[in-house]
Amino acid sequence: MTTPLELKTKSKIQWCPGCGNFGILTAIKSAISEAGLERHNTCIVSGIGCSGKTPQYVNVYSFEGIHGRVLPVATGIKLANHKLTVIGHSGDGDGYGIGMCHFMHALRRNIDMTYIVHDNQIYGLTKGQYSPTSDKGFSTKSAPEGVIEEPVKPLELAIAGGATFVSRGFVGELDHLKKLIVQAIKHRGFALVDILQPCVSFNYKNTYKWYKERVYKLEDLKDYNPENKIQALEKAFEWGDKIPIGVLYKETRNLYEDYLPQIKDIPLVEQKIENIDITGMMREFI
Ligand SMILES: Cc1ncc(C[n+]2csc(CCOP(=O)(O)OP(=O)(O)O)c2C)c(N)n1
Ligand code: SF4
Repeated sequence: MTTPLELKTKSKIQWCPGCGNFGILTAIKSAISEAGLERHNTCIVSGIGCSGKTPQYVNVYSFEGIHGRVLPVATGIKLANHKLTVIGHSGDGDGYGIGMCHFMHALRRNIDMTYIVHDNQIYGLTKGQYSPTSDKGFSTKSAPEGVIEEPVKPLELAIAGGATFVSRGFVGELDHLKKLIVQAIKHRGFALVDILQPCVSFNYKNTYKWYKERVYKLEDLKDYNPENKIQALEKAFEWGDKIPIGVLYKETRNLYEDYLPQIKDIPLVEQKIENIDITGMMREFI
């Protein structure tokens, strides 16, 4: 088993002191260790943003891609070598703005991967423009009079779009967050972990205190059943004075990979291609 210490890299961490990303980093390293993953079988993929720096700080295989394209890259990696555990890291701008179309298609495909969204309700790296999840009325550099759009509700979209595991964590509840990530990694299918992550430099509204006063755990409710889609959707709508964290929804469904006979026995990367003659096929294009 890989220990969290073995997952540490030599890179100097560039996040602002107090940033919620530190908690996510601790949680992801503990979760990789607790889920029993090995470094050589694990791959982290990111886009661009403060969240996008995560691969630099976790000593596993990684790919830091371009803004909004975490899921296409993660999909390619998983289909090329489905023996790898693939974990995507996005920001709310990265994942629910420019990368939104990829999100919707990943939900319905149900490829076996974990998707962690560092949801700080702001564009952090580019210094404080409002993001798709910014609360209506929230004043930012790019909306000084307050945001006039309705926010994207990622968990609602994920459940309606066909995700088989939908959860929300909070960096102020670190042990709870780690356990969510472990469950997401072990889930067979596309698993979303949306994380409430304060950006202490640019989001002065959604602070640790603001979240702490609102979050509650779904596990503490007596009659909550995460396999009940209607109940899950009701909870996904809940935002304001009370914000639920935990597993909102889960179901068992075939993977996208299950329908690909080409990779049923051997991952694509391990298949022998030396003696395959494609001359005939190429001639068809002449
Ligand atoms: C195609 C493209 N468009 C815009 C940018 C500029 N850009 C870099 S990061 C970013 C948004 C960052 O916000 P978010 O994804 O929420 O991540 P955070 O920094 O808050 O973690 C933007 C717009 C870019 N790098 N590439
Ligand atoms: S800008 Fe915000 S999200 Fe980015 S490192 Fe600083 S506190 Fe964290």
